[in-house]
Amino acid sequence: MFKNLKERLSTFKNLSEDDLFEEGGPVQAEQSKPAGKPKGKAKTPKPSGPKPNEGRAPVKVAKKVKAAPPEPAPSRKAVVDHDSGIGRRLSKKKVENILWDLEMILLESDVALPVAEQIQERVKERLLTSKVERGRSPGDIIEKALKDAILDVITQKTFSLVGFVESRDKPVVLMFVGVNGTGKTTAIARLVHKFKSRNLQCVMAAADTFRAGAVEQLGIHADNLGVKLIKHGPNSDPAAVAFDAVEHAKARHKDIVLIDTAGRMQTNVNLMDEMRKIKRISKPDMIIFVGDALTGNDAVIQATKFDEAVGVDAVILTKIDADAKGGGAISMSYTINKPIIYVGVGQEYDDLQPFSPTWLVERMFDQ
Ligand SMILES: Nc1nc2c(ncn2[C@@H]2O[C@H](COP(=O)(O)OP(=O)(O)O)[C@@H](O)[C@H]2O)c(=O)[nH]1
Ligand SMILES: [Mg+2]
Repeated sequence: MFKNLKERLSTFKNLSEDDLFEEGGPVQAEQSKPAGKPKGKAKTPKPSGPKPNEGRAPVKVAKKVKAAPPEPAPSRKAVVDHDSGIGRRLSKKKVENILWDLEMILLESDVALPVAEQIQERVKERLLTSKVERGRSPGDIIEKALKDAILDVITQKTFSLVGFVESRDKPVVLMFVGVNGTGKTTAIARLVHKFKSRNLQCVMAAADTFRAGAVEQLGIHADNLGVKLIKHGPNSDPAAVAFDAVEHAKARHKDIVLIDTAGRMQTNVNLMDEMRKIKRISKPDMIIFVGDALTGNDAVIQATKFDEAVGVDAVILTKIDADAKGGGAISMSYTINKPIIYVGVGQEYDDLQPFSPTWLVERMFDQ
């Protein structure tokens, strides 16, 4: 989970005090020190080709850093201002070097540009306004600022799907949308597994009638989990399948209907029309978008499209276990402004974890 991102972030651990502070200590030492690039700076390779933000809105901080003249020798005044004896302030110039590295890491980890900028701004604010006690390692200081900044940016309301389902009139109808292969069918099976453990009776609706094998795939899960599957023939009307499943649930006093849907049609217009029709006919209590974390920003764009077409109430982000970058999860939390209710973290029925921003940030920094 987030292997690349962790490796990149760990470069900050190699920073020395000289990389954060203006020179302090005895005046002689400070004056004799030559100016120049910080020694232990995080080894983020600067790309020789196009910059990641090329062609997009310019990033103020990065530009400033690039154009910055060689660092002047620290003045006596700086020492007096920045070193109060209780704690020292970080050097603005050195913080900007770090922010440049951080921006590269975030963008290369699939964090969307506006989100990366937000994080960068908050890290900057934190690093420049707080005084740092002597003895704290530079790596810790940056990690703390970065964790807080990410949390600030992605904090969202928590939402309990089980709580929601338990509190509603039955049957509760849940419709799952998302492009092909993101993990809708798997997520439905996992939720049925979860609901069953709470003694909630489920019905599955095989409303992905477009892809060969989709009905069969859901049927295998229904058999494994011992729940009813409502299905029609190949290429039948998905809305009719959803309708029948809801009727079945009403007649048999089942608690939850989970509607699987198709992810790919000849055109997106057809797909979205189909989703609208299923929604109109089955009147879902909730529409849940299932996105694949591995697709990074694409998942955010897809979520926005489905939201525009049918209105998305919540998000499940799958394949976090295989995601080396983590940017998709950060961008999704920030951009879509809907609760991420669960994340898929493996191949088993149990591998559906409740999501929280703290959970995400801890995973990004744990070793
Ligand atoms: N590693 C991993 N694989 C997953 C996860 N969720 C789904 N998958 C796999 O992704 C593939 C597509 O899933 P499926 O449910 O068929 O996607 P659908 O087309 O949206 O219904 C399958 O091979 C699943 O086993 C997850 O959280 N982690
Ligand atoms: Mg499917």
